[in-house]
Amino acid sequence: MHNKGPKPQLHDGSNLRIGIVHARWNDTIIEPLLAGTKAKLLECGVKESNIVMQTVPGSWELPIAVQRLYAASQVQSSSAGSGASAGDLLGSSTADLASLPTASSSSPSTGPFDAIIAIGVLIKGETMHFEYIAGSVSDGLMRVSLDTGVPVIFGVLTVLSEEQAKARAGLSPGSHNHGEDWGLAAVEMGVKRKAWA
Ligand code: DLZ
Repeated sequence: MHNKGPKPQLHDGSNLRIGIVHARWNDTIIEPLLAGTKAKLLECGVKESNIVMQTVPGSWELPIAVQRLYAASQVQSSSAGSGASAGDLLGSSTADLASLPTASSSSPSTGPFDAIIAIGVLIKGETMHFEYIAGSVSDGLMRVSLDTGVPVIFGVLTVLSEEQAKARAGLSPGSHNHGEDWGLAAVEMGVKRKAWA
């Protein structure tokens, strides 16, 4: 069963560089979402070495991490050849990559990002501040996107229960993994951003 989203558009991602920042809260839901996201990126031709991962504790930290990841990639492109990756500049750990099924040992590329995907799972039952966090994170990610001009894909689930979260991560029978939509959206927006530049 597919969700009610748009019919997927397939674009060629072979020239794109994509960042993924994900929260570590609710990791059993985050993991399949990440796997779905990466699977679609690779299916669209994005090179493994052009996918840069970064993690943060919770969804609240996503906007600042996306903003800094983008800024670090800008520094790299103006000092190309330094050998530093955005991950290095942000102090990321390769251990984050190791647990992913599609991870490879190739070292990450450098340069600006064509799109950045922010992934988090906010479950209302677990926080009294659900509305504040969800609202602030959405506003923050939109702000970063408009301020930087880089498409920021909204991969934040805001759900009422763990059951709902599982249904959006493809973990319930017949359910759809929304991570796949985020991967496709990143490639489409990355390609369109290049065309708009
Ligand atoms: C504190 C908190 C709570 C209660 N629930 C969630 C959640 O469901 N999903 C999530 O991504 N993060 C949660 N957090 C952590 C906050 O996002 C943030 O990491 C901390 O408040 C530290 O700033």
